[in-house]
Amino acid sequence: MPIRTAYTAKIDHLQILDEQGRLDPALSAPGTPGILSDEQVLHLYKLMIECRQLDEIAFKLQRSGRMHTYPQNKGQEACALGAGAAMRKGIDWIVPCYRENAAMFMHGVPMTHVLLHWAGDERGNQYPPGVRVTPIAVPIGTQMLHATGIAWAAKIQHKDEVAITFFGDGATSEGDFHEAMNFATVMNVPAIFFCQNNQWAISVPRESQMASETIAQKGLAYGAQVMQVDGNDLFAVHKAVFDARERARAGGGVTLIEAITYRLGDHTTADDARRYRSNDEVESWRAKDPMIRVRLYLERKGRWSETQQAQEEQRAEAAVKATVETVLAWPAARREEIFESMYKDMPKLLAEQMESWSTHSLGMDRAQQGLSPGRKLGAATH
Ligand SMILES: Cc1ncc(C[n+]2csc(CCOP(=O)(O)OP(=O)(O)O)c2C)c(N)n1
Ligand SMILES: [Mg+2]
Repeated sequence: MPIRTAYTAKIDHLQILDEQGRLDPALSAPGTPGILSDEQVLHLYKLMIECRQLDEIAFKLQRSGRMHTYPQNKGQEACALGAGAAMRKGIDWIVPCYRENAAMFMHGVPMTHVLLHWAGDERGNQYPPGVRVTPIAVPIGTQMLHATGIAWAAKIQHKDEVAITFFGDGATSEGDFHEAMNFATVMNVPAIFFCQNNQWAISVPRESQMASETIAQKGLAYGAQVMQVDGNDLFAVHKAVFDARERARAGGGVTLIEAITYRLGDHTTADDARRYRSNDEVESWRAKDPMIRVRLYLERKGRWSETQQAQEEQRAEAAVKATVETVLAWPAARREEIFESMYKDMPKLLAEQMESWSTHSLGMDRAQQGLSPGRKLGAATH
């Protein structure tokens, strides 16, 4: 019996805006759905400048002891901007990792809250009502499962909502990625999995942690639609996410998008990337900086100038600095607040701890007796 082909696949790579700031005319013809207008690009470019300023200022805050740790978004901004702009504010869900500042801001998270979060203040995760963004997720991979759950809930309730989750290349080596993808595709939920493949998971290069040539192909294993995009191309990212969103809304289920990008900064302020990356590599990616590309595009169209650049940088710097002042003057937290935001209705055990923690030392409190030395297994009162 002849051997037949059980499965074949190809993965498309989308680039619309090249490194000289030129649009591919065939891919951006007037009327093409998901192509950004000049007004949108201008708006997004200004936000890009603001996010870059935030990165610089947050870095200095950490170095001067006023911020615990901070992961710069530098170099990857086209991902959060393009994807965030393709999702509907107040309708769709943004389920971030920790390098998507722009998408969070666009969907209503105040910059104060992002800074509070990285300063170690839990209140930075309590967003204003109506904001459809989940908290920044540092435990790698966990948020992908949340996105699957959110999208599944939308499907069960027949709501016209789509969830997009962001994660890194390293996160696709975690079980959470595979569980989330499997469940999402089997249940055919309206979810978009957006991988920012920035080539590194801290100091581990992509090729040292996976043998697969692309990350997109991992989605094929689960029956998802897949696409690879130039992640430093604002237009390509926006188009791919826009198409995935429309497909999800029409019942077409899950898309995995692999965005090829690069983090230009250290992993976080706790890292020194010079110890494991070559200067040549960094320089080659600096030439592909998404900001340069969008700026060249706007300049070609006569929509941007040196003067506007200087003005916008000044405006953004002042805006971020004013936000920092607000955060530094944020009122101190009440002690009880660490108990209050986890559950809608506080469980009895937590309520007792909140009641007793400032009046009893450990082991002297009945509610904490399970922690005292004489405790027998199974003797807990709760
Ligand atoms: C479950 C878990 N394991 C390990 C870590 C430590 N850690 C923080 S970031 C990171 C690398 C993540 O790489 P990637 O997913 O590529 O995201 P990137 O930081 O490159 O955007 C690791 C291992 C963590 N936060 N959570
Ligand atoms: Mg990475």
